[in-house]
Amino acid sequence: MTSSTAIAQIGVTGLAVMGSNIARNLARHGYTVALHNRSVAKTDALLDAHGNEGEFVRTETIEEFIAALERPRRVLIMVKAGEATDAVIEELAAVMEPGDIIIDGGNALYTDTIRREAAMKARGLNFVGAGISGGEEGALHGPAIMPGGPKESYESLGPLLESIAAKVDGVPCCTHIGPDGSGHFVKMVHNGIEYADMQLIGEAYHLLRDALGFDASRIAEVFTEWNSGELGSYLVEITAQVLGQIDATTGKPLVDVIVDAAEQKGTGRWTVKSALDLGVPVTGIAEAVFARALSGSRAQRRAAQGLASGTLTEKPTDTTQFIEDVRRALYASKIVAYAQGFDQIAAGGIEYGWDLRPGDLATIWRGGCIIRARFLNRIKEAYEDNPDLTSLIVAPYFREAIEQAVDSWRRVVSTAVQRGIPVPAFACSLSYYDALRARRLPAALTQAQRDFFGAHTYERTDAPGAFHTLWSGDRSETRIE
Ligand code: NBP
Repeated sequence: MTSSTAIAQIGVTGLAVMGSNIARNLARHGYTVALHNRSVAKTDALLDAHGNEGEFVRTETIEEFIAALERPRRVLIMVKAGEATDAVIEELAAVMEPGDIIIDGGNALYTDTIRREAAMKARGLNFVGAGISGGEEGALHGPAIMPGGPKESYESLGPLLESIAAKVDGVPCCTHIGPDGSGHFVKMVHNGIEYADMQLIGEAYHLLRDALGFDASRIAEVFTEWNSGELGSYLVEITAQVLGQIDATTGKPLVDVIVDAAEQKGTGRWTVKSALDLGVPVTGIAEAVFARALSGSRAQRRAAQGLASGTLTEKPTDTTQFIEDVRRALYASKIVAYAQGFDQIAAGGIEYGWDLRPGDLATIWRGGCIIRARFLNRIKEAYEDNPDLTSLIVAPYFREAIEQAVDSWRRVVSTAVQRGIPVPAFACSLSYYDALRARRLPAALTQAQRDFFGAHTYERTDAPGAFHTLWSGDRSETRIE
């Protein structure tokens, strides 16, 4: 611990679980870190428990905190997203000087970051909205960091953030994403993909449990095995660990005594709202968000208990084949979920004029973050081969992976339907795939219907322009433009 002169390379304000672990990570990498928290007790708790891990500067007031920082001052805000972040930004901006850098490492909504960046720029301050993923462990040992904001601030900030980020093959899981809200935008989509990935894993578990009658420990073994192959990922790995956990009170698998109502903090919902505005079909993410909402609809679920299932088929006879089918269906559905997320990132980049590089995102998501997975290397390679890839599913590797999985995928969705097991994300991902590859969609009929009741016009396959049929007249067709 050191006295309060301008010696700290960075300050962290907001010392709850994430902020204190990032402050420790910075100190462990040799930076002198000024510490600040609204209630001083958290600052002291951090210093008591970990003050010997590096050089920290204890401060109580914002003025002391700012005075402790070298120029240009760099302050990382790690407080609750929303109003608390606005309040802290305002307090800091009042005492900071032109050229100083404010970094918001919280889970801000990207449109808030766009607003905040503009407001700070007008006051001569650099504002960096940085998405940080990896939870508390990642914050301490190396998260994935997605900083947006002015390029110039990354020159000063980049080396520092890259040093504390996770590394894969020596490459830091941190890169400058783009202007203003871009960092928080891609972090939001990252979280949306995380929702889809978790839902798909949940559906695979549900199928093994209810179609095959496996208990949690048997399913844990299956996930452990899957983790050693192309599905290898943090989420699959922790799934195996969770399923293997025994409840100390009852002696049952812990998962069997946890209430089956999933909660959400909002980033999945934000992703879907943004996708609706951008017109991007992120069906896997949307189904995942709705599946959590459905699980929490306790009154409706109680009321529906005992409703007719219709005639259900027997359980699959070839257990080994079914497990392999589920593995392949999971992989194919996962490819679709990531493809949809990357489509949303591309659309957001166009909408907001950000030059987003999907290959860079795949690179920095290989480590540190919750969706880190072996196959992100494949995504990275796909965008290296073709930076203008129309969709991940048409990249040669993924095209082939789906080709190998598609029969299994269909069998799994059919079995789920015939056994009355809900698989919204598996099924919607397969439908998305079938819709994309279809030669003709029923959208032609939709267009005709819209023209019928609203004279909305349609295009023809054989001539340019917009057309309208006089539906309530003689049904002749006119060309509008
Ligand atoms: P929380 O989101 O629980 O926030 C607690 C912190 O916010 C405390 O330091 C608290 O100060 C401070 N705070 C609040 Br609440 N209102 C304040 C105000 N009006 N003025 C000043 N400070 C205020 O902490 P967290 O879970 O560590 O997360 C920090 C940020 O990181 C959040 O934006 C979160 O969304 C994001 N994030 C979290 C995770 C994760 O895994 N938890 C992962 C990635 C990102 P006090 O001690 O005085 O009450």
